[in-house]
Amino acid sequence: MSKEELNLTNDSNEVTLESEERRKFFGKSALIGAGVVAAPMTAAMFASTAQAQRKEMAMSAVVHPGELDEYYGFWSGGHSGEVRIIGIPSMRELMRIPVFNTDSATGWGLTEESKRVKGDSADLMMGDSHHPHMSMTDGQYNGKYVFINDKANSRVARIRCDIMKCDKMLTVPNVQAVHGLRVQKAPYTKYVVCNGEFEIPMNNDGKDGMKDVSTYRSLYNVINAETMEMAFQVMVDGNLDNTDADFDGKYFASTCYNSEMGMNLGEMIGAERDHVVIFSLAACEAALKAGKFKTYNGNNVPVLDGRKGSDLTRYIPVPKSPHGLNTSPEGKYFMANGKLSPTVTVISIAKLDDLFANKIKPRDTVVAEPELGLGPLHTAFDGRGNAYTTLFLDSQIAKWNVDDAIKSYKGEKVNYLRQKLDVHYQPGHNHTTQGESRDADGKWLIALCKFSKDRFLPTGPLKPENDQLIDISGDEMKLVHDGPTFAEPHDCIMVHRSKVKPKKVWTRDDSMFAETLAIAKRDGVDPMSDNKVIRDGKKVRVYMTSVAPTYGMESFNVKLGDEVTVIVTNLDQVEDVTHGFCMTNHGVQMEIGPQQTASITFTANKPGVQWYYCNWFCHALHMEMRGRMFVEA
Ligand code: CUK
Ligand code: CUA
Repeated sequence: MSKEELNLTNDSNEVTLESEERRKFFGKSALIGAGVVAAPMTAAMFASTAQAQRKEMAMSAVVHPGELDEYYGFWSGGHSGEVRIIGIPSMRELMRIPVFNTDSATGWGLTEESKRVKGDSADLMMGDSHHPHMSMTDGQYNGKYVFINDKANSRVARIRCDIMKCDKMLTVPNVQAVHGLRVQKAPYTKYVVCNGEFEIPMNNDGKDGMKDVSTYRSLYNVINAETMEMAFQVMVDGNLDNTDADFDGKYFASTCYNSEMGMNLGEMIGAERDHVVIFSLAACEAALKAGKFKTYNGNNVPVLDGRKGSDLTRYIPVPKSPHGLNTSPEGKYFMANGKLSPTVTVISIAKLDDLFANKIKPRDTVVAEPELGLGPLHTAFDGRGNAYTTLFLDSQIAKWNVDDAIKSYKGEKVNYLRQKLDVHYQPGHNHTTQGESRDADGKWLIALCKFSKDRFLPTGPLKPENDQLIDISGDEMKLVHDGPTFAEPHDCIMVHRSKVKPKKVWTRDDSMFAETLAIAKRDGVDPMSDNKVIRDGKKVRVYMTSVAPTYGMESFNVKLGDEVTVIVTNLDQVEDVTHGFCMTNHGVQMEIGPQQTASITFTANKPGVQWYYCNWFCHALHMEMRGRMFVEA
């Protein structure tokens, strides 16, 4: 089979000839495998099979072998620190993208390139990723980046969707625990916004007053999406939880729990009301321009004062301890999910201009507050005027109609609740296909359940979470799939495959290894052809190429105690021929994709013969792809 025939074309909505061929190919072998086909099939039969399969796919979660999913799912990996790519609706896990974690397979966190991306946090081996969100243009996904927060170490990372690797990481200063994260939706994602959750003294230097709670603050963080540097921060009253943006590029909104600034559970849930903080982007940018900011902790990040009474923000009282904050996809409403209250508070974005102009009171922006059930955490949308709210305590999804909820709030007698569906169990986030963008298409809903109890074979005291796929294309929600996942998807997005265009092999000018190539240049080495050892005092740089099934260098010599950096350039150009480099007994290994250069450093602390080998199965002679490092005592 030629390379062309093997090429999966998933980069457009259209089914091209070559992928049509592939579909037939798989359709046939799958049928034969099942013992169904006794006689050879005609071309017409193949075509009708493919058609039938596509029809079935439109109505069920079944994606046959060789068929491609309709959506890319980007899943947070929670405290595993990674991001996962899930095919929707098959729920097949397609890839893992290590971000805040350290990854044995790819060498993420171990390679020189990944350490450069991690920068000042290169020594941290773990993280807690919650909210993956894709960059947008005019309220639509643009397929460029996915951003994600690390609650554990107050970081934000960016994933490049052309290579599906993390390319930038930033430790947010002046805050602890970065939680809710979203992007500016329009006119384009200039800013990534995220919440500092835990309140701390503004100059947190361990000197005076660190037990004086009245000095504690939490900040709203605004990051330049392209440079991944801090743009500014906004000081607020209370702390912050989740956030979202409008579709006009004017306002951001965050939920705040613990407005009472309590330091323990009892104190945190004392007040009857907390609030949603609305940030005016124009007012913030004007204050920044006018120099109305301070700096803290010896860094130069501008901190604006958005506490109560400032003209940068407004505080809208909502029932206590709200959690999720979601913007409806037609751009009309911010919704704050009640958590401790059985309600969702619907805030009219059209009324925010008047609120900032002090023409109306904060609560006048609330146009509905439907009662849905116990523990509403997050809300998703189908683009047809319905909202889907997870009820953590009830273990249900409540489907409700937004317009009817507004009518009911005005006193009309209408039932806004459409359906309640049991999910298994304790759902946190939910998400609909493209539901946070203008392209909300109301096909699939995912409930990210925190508990799975009896849904799978028991795996000991630690059980998987359960990500459930629900068909929302009809009038009724239908549960169609249970998907066990490891700790712990908090949030996800589902993006139509036509929006994402990943590369098949690396290009040589990729920024991920530009600095490595610059070092090679200084060493007078051409990594595309040279196999050379460069000694630089106790530092040794070993440049080698790889072509399946050999390395360009079958052995090299170093001295005991040398700091060795191995730089491998994979000359293979064929899609999917990834090589690895592992030095046995030295705790290092990495991935080198086709046309990629990757490097890894270790100390040669064992004398004698040390074998290195390729650990990505690349060829029939993959086992033979190895060489020796001679370490002189
Ligand atoms: S949070 Cu986990 S269930 Cu971090 Cu978005 Cu709501
Ligand atoms: Cu190269 Cu395995």
